[in-house]
Amino acid sequence: MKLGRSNFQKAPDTVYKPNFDPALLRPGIVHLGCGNFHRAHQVTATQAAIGAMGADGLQWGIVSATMRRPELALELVEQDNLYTLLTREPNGTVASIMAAISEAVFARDTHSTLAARIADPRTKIVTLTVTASGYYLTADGSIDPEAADLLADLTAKSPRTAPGILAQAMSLVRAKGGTPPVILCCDNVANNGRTLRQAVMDFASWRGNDELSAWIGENVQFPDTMVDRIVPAPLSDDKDDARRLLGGLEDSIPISAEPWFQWVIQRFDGPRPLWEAHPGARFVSDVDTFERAKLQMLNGAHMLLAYAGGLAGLNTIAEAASDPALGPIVERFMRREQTADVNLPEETLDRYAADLMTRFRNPGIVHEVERIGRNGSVKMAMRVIRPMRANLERGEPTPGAILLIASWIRWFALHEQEALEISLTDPRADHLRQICADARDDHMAQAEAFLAMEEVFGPPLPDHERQVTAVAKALGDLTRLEAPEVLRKLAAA
Ligand code: CS2
Repeated sequence: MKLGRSNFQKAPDTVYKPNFDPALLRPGIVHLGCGNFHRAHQVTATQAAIGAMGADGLQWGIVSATMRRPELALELVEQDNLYTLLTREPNGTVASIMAAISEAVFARDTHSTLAARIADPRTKIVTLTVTASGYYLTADGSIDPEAADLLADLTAKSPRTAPGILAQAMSLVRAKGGTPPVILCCDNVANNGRTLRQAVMDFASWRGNDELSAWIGENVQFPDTMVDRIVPAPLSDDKDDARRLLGGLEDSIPISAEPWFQWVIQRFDGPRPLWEAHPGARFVSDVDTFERAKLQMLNGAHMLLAYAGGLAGLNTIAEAASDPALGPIVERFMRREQTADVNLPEETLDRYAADLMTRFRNPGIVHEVERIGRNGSVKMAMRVIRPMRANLERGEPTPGAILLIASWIRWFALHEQEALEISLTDPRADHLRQICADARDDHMAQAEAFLAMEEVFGPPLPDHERQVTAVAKALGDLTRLEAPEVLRKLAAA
């Protein structure tokens, strides 16, 4: 029997279940980007909040829009929007039935109405997880004037990008004279609230509506947030595990996640769910330090594990972090390079770094390096170059960042030669492959051309030529030698 509202209570007592009736939820949140991360993160905290608020909580149902996966919206609808979250603890798996989504939609089916849903006075909050690439940003955090999707949205009646949808929705709110919802970016983007605010304002101006842009700036709250939970793509065992733990109920869309959960939200005005009912959620006045620590130490280290690990034939983050050479290299990178400008006590940083290595090595989480390696050109600036620049300005060495950049370039060089088994997804992939084709075997030219891309790396690095030479040398090593050998040598250095 398929999991649904009529039967979820029959799941065994060992399964966590919502303590409210999901049929009574009313929509209070519209979410853009109903992916795995959203289903394991904001839905979890919102469910805790609803459960803690009694009848009041029922106004916080989530209308969750998938941007790219119409089949997921259909599958959710078939299960009355319920699904299983499998928390992969080191010593076993815990199942929870998630029920805070009150309606699942496919954004493109509803584009004409999605902006209207956001502008509906019942919608008090809009959350977003469209990934860093869903904002079309360049290295300085502004929207890319050459991004084709954004350009298409400029003239579209029903925009498809997040900045486009939000600008249209805000124009509707303004026309009605209503109170705009609070817009909460939950993606791994530096200063994510402020950045999204500027993106939506710029988009409105591009459409020729400077007044709307100014109105958004004055009237709409875009708090910053830091989100953290490692959520792999659904695992092959998920469905069997869900059926077993749910006592035979079938779930076609379960998800797995690690136990760790963090959501740090900048305080804002207006009604909201009691998210802090979830022990990992909290409201603060300034998110910057949390965000910097997380983006640099977790997400930056993820990139090194993915790019160098991928070259060494390691398929998952757990394998890469457990590798006797790469593991220590990443630990050093995280602790010595990626803490630049993270204003936290040394012991806190030590503990965070140690926790991260344990999380990376969680054997229950099969996180493919291919996935983490996606969209590097969008992630590079804030996760890697920001701390690298700070280190270089202080005369500190940056061997981890050099290895990371060289490994990333090597992915494109190998892909261009059809010699990379990992598939490669990046909005700038064609251009990056072309650089490698034009400068075949010339590592200096490849390094120079990559690092010259200001939209990816920002302005020239301190002592730029020296950094180019260092990247070219690492590229040479990675070409001449087997990657595991390069890593062994670096680990021993
Ligand atoms: C990862 C993140 O894909 C990536 O870029 O680094 O999705 C990471 O797993 C999460 O940010 C963890 O909170």
